[in-house]
Amino acid sequence: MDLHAMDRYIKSLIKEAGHRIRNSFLTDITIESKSNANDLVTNMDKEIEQFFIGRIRRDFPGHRIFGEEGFGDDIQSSEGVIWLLDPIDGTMNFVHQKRNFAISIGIYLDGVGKLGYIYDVVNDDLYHGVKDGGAYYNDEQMKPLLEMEITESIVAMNATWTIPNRYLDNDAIIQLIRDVRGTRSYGSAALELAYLASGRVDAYISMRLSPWDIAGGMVIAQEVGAVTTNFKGDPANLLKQDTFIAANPAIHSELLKKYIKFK
Ligand code: 2AM
Ligand code: CA
Ligand code: CA
Ligand code: CA
Repeated sequence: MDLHAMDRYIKSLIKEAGHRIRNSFLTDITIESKSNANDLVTNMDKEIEQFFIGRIRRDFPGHRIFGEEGFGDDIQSSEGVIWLLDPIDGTMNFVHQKRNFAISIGIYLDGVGKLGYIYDVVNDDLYHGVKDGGAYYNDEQMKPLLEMEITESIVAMNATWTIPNRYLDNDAIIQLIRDVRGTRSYGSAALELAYLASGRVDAYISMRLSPWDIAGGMVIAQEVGAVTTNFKGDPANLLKQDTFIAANPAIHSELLKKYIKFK
């Protein structure tokens, strides 16, 4: 795989998809619910996924595609080249705010992340990472994450995860909120990973994410030294839904040990 040629190809594809999404602001969009009333999907989520898949199948017939809206392949194993694709990450923000959503793409070869892209469509900001080649915010290389402590960290997490639930020790999560400098919730896992890579937040925690939510962001965040695992500390799952934590390397293990406890 020629990473440089792929990189140029993907960037132009993403920019074209971004144009299509921005143009959709001028027309009516159709909104439906998926797993529950607040789990939204629009015609644009589907159209943009189909746009990417049409191009990828035409230009890279040997590659497989794992996309949120289900127009790609049935992925049960990680061999070969797989595009993990989320056409709109942060659909609720897309519908309600027309901002704070992103296109997320990860290119994996035999389970190893090679290229990652997060495109903040409305701000025209592209974050990308190349395995062993660095992470970039537009044309600027991002710096390795600095040494720090939990008491001076900003942690991105959804307020939903503070509601008592079957899985986690709620007191420990509340203690985390007390101990950190601040919490944030942006509503797009991809953007939250881009912000982690750029040092705007120091950790991102979610009880339930899918492979396409995190695949692109993991390549980017790992290039600046971030650690990405599930709540057990195992490598994040790229074949099915799982818990997820990505953090500055100085605080990842303490976050897991002290604050994220299974019942
Ligand atoms: P989505 O917008 O592509 O669905 C919201 O906090 C974040 O969690 C978004 O990145 C959202 O991605 C993701 N997410 C993952 N599973 C979800 C679900 N079942 N319902 C809503 N958002 C989900
Ligand atoms: Ca969705
Ligand atoms: Ca998503
Ligand atoms: Ca999505």
